[in-house]
Amino acid sequence: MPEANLNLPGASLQKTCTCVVLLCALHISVMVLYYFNTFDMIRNSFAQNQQQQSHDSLLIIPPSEAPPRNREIITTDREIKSIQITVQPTKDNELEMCPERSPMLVGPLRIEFSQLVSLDLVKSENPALKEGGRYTPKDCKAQQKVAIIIPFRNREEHLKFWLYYLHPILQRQQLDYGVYVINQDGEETFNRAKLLNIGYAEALKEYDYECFVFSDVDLIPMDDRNIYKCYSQPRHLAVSMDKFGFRLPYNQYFGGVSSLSKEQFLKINGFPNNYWGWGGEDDDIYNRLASRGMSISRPDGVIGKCRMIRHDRDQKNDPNPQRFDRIAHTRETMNIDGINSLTYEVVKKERNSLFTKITVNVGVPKR
Ligand SMILES: [Mn+2]
Repeated sequence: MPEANLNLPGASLQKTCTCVVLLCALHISVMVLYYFNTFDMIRNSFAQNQQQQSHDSLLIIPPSEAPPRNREIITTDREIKSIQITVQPTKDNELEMCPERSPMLVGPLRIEFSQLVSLDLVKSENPALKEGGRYTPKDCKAQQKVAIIIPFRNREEHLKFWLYYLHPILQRQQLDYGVYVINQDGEETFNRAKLLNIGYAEALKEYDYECFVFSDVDLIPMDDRNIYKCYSQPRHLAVSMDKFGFRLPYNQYFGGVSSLSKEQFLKINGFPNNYWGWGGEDDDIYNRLASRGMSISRPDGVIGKCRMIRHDRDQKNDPNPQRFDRIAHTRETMNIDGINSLTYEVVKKERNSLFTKITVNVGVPKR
C-alpha cells in the first residue's frame, strides 16, 4: 500500500479525499434528517394516543374506576398537558357508591333516657344536617334515598331523644335521608296508619325517595348495624324490644319500626286509613304484604334490639274495638282503602335543621 500511494499523482489523491469527505457529509445529513422525521412521528402518535385515551375515559369509564393517567404523562409537551386539564369530571360522577356495609358502624349502643336532651344540643352535635332534617353523605353516593316517617302528636320529649340518638346513627349508616314528623292536628282519635300514608305522600313531594322507614317516635335501635333502609322484602326493624323482653311478641308482628320500598308500598296500596285508636293497623299491613305474596325480612335478635321510651297511654288513643273485625277483612278492603283513597289537609309545614314537621288534618272516624 505505501508503495502504491507513492506512485499516485498529488491531484488524484486530493480528488479522492474530497470525494470521501463529501460522501461522509451526505451520509451524516441524511441520518440527521431521518432521525428528526422519526422523532416527530413518534411524538405525534403519542399525543394522538393520549387524546384518544382521554376521550374514552370521558365517555365510558367512570373517573373513579379509571386508572390514574397522570403517571403516563412524562413528557413536558404543552399540548398534552392542556388535554389533561380539559378532562374535568363533573361532581356527580366524581362520587363513588357508598360501600354495601358502612365502615363507620360501631355495633351495640348505649341507649338511656334518664337525662333529658335539648334540641340545641342535638343541633350542635349534628352540624352536617341540612334544613328539614336532610342529610347526604359527602364522600360517597348513598345506596338509598330514605324518608323516615314518624307519626306524631304531643310527644315532644320522645322526639328529642329520637333525634338525639337516630341522627348520628343514620349518618353513620351513610344514608341519603330526610326526617318527616307527621303531626296529627286537633284532639280527635289518633290514626297512626293514615299518618304514615300522609308521610309517604308528603315526602315524595320533597325528594325522589325510593325507600320509606316508618318509625314510632319512642323506639330507639340499640345497634347501628340495624340499617334503616329497604330490602328485597319488606323489613321489620323493631324485632326485639325491651318492652317485650327482647323477643318478638308473635311471628306476624310488624309494629314499631318497618321499612318498605316505594314499589313494595304501592304493591299493597299503602296502609289502611280507617284504623282509629290503638292497635290492629300493623296486623292489617302484615295481611296486605302476605296477600301480595311478600314475606317479612328481619335483622337477627341481637342487631334488632331496641328500647322503647316508657310512657303512659296517650289520651285519645284507646284500643280500637273494631280492630279484630277489620283485620279479618283486609283482603277485601285493601284494594279500595289505602294510598289510592287517601284524603287529608296540610295545616302547617315547618322545616328546622333536625326534621320537617307537617301538621295535618286527618278527618274524623265514620260513626
Ligand atoms: Mn310506645
